[in-house]
Amino acid sequence: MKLYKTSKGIYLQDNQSVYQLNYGWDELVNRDGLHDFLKKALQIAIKVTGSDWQSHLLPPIESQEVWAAGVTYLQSRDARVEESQSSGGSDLYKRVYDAERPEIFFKATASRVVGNDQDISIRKDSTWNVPEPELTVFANSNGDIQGYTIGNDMSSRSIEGENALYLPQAKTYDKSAAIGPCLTVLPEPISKETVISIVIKRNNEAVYSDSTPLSRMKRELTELVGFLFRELTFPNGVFLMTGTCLVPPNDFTLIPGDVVEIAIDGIGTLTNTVAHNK
Ligand code: DO4
Ligand code: MG
Repeated sequence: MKLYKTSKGIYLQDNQSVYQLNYGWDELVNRDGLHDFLKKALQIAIKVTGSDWQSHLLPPIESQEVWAAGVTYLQSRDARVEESQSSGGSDLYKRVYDAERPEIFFKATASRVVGNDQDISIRKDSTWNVPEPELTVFANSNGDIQGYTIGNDMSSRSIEGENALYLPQAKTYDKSAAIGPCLTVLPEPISKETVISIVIKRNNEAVYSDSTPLSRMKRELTELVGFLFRELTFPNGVFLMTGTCLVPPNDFTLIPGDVVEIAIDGIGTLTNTVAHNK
């Protein structure tokens, strides 16, 4: 089942049928057993005809914060080791990949997050910018994963590569995070065979594309969420981006006008156009 947040309300898609739900986002999603609750809710919900609601999509978030895990795939570790070479190299990334404790960092408040078909931003003081396609989990206030969405952890590789202590500037700025198009709620944990893929288009032509199954991730999703909740509470639940495996070649940087399409089986496609903030 897929939950869509729109400016006209919340819509639930179950197979080919769509229903409108009369709830606020926070009270709807932050519960145990969200999948079973939605199954029951659609029995008394009003069925919607037509697709007008699809042109009013918002990011599937309200009061939640967005956090992110890093260096959860070998490809991310190796890319970061390389990008730090210009500043003398760093063994931080190898150490965190092997350590029991994962890298987890604060990514964005909801006001800095964009949804499907909205612009994402690259920093004007950065020379090397990439998207980071990431499975993003929604955990409720009890720390239990209730749903999945697609995330883009936009990153400045030049700023992070200059000094790892600049990570918050490389990662967090207006429109640096995209999530959407929906929150997918499954009866079981998402399969590790699920594929995440990316295509970056410039002037309508693909300039980079790649894909990977989630099984390449070194850590469990529940392990990452467990660390996030160790000494933090999230009264409305929280989104956690789970790290990237799809890293464009080192000579690639995003430019304004590029279109980034990230797809995950069973969730959909998150499409954003790159722009500079005003
Ligand atoms: O270590 C810096 C950030 C890592 C990250 O965002 C990722 O691996 O996806
Ligand atoms: Mg990332």
